[in-house]
Amino acid sequence: MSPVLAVEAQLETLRQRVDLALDAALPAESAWPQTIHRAVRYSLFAGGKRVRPMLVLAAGEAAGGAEAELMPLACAVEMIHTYSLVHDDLPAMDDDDLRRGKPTSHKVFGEAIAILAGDALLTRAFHLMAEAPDDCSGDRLRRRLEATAILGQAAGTSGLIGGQVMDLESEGQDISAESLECLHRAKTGALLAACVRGGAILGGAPLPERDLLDRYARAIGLAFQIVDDVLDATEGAEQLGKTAGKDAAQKKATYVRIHGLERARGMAEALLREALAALQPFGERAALLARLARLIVERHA
Ligand code: GRG
Repeated sequence: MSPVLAVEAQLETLRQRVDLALDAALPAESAWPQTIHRAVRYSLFAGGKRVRPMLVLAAGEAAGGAEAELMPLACAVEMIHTYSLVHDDLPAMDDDDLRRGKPTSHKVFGEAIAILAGDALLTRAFHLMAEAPDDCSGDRLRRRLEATAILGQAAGTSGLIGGQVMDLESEGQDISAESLECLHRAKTGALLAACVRGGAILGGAPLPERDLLDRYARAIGLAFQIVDDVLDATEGAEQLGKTAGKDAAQKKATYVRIHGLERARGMAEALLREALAALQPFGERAALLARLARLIVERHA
């Protein structure tokens, strides 16, 4: 098998293991109250790419960590990411009918249950991180706490929520390139960076390695959103699994609007080179992280 195919097979195995762990971390659809569990599972298993959990596992593996130590964070970030999509699609926010190729949560379950499904995912994420096994003590427990704090900060008002507020407030406005970068780094980059930082910490990476992984994380975090802007302008709804061309219709601040399509593409490629350069000292240990960076920048959905 070629090295690229071997890495692809490894990523596919990780994706399946994440899905099994997510399934095990949630109440069954038949558990009381059934509606909320149906809604939570509907969005969580709607076909997301699982980029964030794979970043946690790949960063942890590059640092030499064991999967069992990393999986709670991998599941928690996917729960938080899914909650943010469910809430972002609500009529009060982006008012979208399609997500991950399916009708959005509020279209299927109504607005109240969609809000609660997002709340339930966010709550379960931190509950899961707090469910440390009895033998988790000393350094292991400290690392778990540190990763939880990183996750909380990334999901909070200086990260995901702050970025979303800035996004809402800048609709229809002309914002500077610097403000747009700040918005993207908060709304999308913070959670992606937390995956890599958290994985590195749980895997026990020493400080110099954490700094390198941080450089990688910042680069791919911003690249992810630039590519998202490019895809919104260039791909159709069928390919994206969500409404296409919405950024332009809503006069959203995007890299394409501010810098133009070609420069935006060039910026994403430069960030990919920056991310790969940061991984250089890890050699083969960072093969999964390198592949994920390429998948993020070269993706079509
Ligand atoms: C509601 C607090 C709150 C935040 C919402 C995530 C977000 C902030 C808004 C979603 C709008 C958007 C399209 C952001 C671009 C980046 C992004 C999160 C894309 C979707 O992530 P993927 O491509 O999706 O990883 P899948 O479905 O594959 O998991």
